Amino acid sequence: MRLSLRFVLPLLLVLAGIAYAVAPLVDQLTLRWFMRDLEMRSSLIANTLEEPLQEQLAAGKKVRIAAFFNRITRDERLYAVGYCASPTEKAVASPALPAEVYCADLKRWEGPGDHLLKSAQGPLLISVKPIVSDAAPDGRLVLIHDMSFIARRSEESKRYVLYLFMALGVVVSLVTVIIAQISWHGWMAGMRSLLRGEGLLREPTAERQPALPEFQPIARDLQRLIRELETENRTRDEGQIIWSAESLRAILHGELRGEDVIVVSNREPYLHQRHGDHIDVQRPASGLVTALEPIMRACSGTWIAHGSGSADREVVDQHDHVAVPPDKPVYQIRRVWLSAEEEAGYYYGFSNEGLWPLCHIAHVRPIFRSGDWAQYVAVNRKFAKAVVSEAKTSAPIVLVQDYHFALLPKMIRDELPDATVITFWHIPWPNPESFAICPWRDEILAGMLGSAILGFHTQFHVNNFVDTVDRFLEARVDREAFTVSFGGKLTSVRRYPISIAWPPEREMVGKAVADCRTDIRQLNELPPEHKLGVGVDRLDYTKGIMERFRAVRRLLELSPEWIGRFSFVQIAAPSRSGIEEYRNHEQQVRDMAARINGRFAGNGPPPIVLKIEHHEPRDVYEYFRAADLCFVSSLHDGMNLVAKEFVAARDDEHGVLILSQFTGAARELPEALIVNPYDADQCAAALHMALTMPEAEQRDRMRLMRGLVAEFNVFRWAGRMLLDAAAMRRRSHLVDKSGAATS
Ligand code: ADQ
Repeated sequence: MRLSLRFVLPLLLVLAGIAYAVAPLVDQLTLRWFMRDLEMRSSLIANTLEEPLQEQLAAGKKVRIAAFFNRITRDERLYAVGYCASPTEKAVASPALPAEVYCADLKRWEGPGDHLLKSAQGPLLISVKPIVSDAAPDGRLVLIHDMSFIARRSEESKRYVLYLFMALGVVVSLVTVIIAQISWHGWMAGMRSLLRGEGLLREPTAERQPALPEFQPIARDLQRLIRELETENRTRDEGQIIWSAESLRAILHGELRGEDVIVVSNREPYLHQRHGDHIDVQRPASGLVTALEPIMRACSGTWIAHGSGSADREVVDQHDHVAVPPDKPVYQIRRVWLSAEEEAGYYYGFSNEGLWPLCHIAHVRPIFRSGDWAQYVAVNRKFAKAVVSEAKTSAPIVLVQDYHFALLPKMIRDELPDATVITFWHIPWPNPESFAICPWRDEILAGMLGSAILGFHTQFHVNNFVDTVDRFLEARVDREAFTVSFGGKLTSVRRYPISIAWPPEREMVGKAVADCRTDIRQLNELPPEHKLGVGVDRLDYTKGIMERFRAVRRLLELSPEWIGRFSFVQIAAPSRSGIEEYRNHEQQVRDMAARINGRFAGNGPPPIVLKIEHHEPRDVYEYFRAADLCFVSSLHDGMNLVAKEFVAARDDEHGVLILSQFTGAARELPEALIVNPYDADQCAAALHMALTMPEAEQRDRMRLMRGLVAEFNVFRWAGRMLLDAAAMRRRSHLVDKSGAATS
């Protein structure tokens, strides 16, 4: 409405101006018409008067002529009438004949031109007509018309012209406002879809309005501008934020206060385990839990996970909820129960025998069974139902974790179209050729594209995913913005490198490095100055534990001076032992360690110390602090948190990290000794270099790595995703508001 007024008022002013400019022209025109009429009238009157006048003149009755003229001038428009028999005589006239009109000067009022006389009564039109007779061959009849009525009419007509233009102005304005409103509506609809990042650039579909081709270049420019502003904003904001648990909490309180936040993961953040007659609460050592806990604490949301602890069912309420953390509950876990068949098909089968080897290049063939797929679909649906039942609003923020739930984003979107689903894929994404072997590849891709934001650790995985979608789905892929438009919905595919909490908990680094060195060596019956390497992994074939052992063997072959002076402690948490491949792998690892130790036996402590058991995080950190080097030799790893944990543990700025080039972490930690785990000679050289690296170089490298992990910590990982989601929601609220305002 304001916009309309802003347009209409100037229009009215312009029209009023035109009216004022036109009025004098109209005035002149009408005056000319009246004068022409009066001239004709004068001729008519002269003709009518001629005969009676001649008679009176012939009778010589001048008095009667004057009286006759008096009678005639009662007509209000005929001001005066006079008769001049000759220029030398006095006029016989009605009393009002002006003094300026006299017989001797009648020529002045004859001939072409406006014969107007301005008098006190107003303008007078003088008309002189010859009335010729034998007695008076120069006789002239003078008719004087009152013109004041013309001035009155001219005023009136000016007023009418003004009214006319005003009416015209109002009509034009109304038409303009209606057209403007209609266009504005269309324009706003265009802008709404543009802000959603769709619509104008989309292919037309049956249910949507057709794309407006004329808007497409503008739309692209605007989209680019919005993206640049967002990036600039984010970079600026992030530059100012020192990410910590507190800053994440504060930001989330500000950005997401009152938002309904739900996390879905296979692994739960707290497990209840029965030990005899008491129940213990266990916190799995998981990067995912560390990253997501602050979010849950800040938003008091709900975490949906598979209830896998032996006493999990005993502690939940009738809605399968349990409040955590146990000492000071602020959010709740909703436990989902799985049958043995469901767990076998969904978790061990499709997730870990299918998708896990599919996404990791570790030369283990993926196994795809239709029965596993059916369980995978069913369990994803079960979790989708749990999300719907836990949602407090129609538009929750749902954080879906990992490859166990590829179908869940679409299922959630189908049920809760206004939900903002953020999916994070913790493992690598393969190239399109590798991914193509999955019989249900299209369903998996479509399922993941139910997310508003889809996160991977590295740009390389983002590129692979976008290439895969481009190859197999009828989707619109924008490689500049890294968005995928599929089924009329937009997914932003971005890199969010995961990390660890910073600073590490006091409990983890409380024990002095010197004490850790002494105690760990004593514990493992190693001499005090014995050189120590450490590896910490789940017992998984992707972690390259065999390749690590081969490198140790090669080191001892190439540099025998280390025999009996160096040992490598491998801490390996048993993992997925329900899968044959993993059982075989464990056996192979055990055999290889035994073979190597056998080969170098009798020369002091064994080269390999294998500990296949779960350790508490604090114990793991003690090993990190006691070691001279940490060796991460993954054949393929999304990120690898162990590398970052080792760096975090070394507040003494000593110790060397040897890191596989096939981990996401290698892209962030170039100061590590980067190796190809398949190249035993290179890895052996790296081990030797690490064992002999001067302290100053160790410090320089460690300092740089610690700086990076401190800055790019897990709070930043979580915060960035959540802030992006909050920005997305703000944008869509804005679009909804503008929609409501214009509809
Ligand atoms: P994971 O494959 O499990 O994670 P990783 O990133 O190394 O690999 O995390 C393992 C975690 O478990 C670390 O916190 C580590 O300290 C702990 N851990 C390992 N062995 C242990 C043991 N024996 N005892 C106790 N704790 C142990 C997946 C992807 C990774 C990605 C993470 C996070 O495969 O690439 O970095 O998710 O996204």
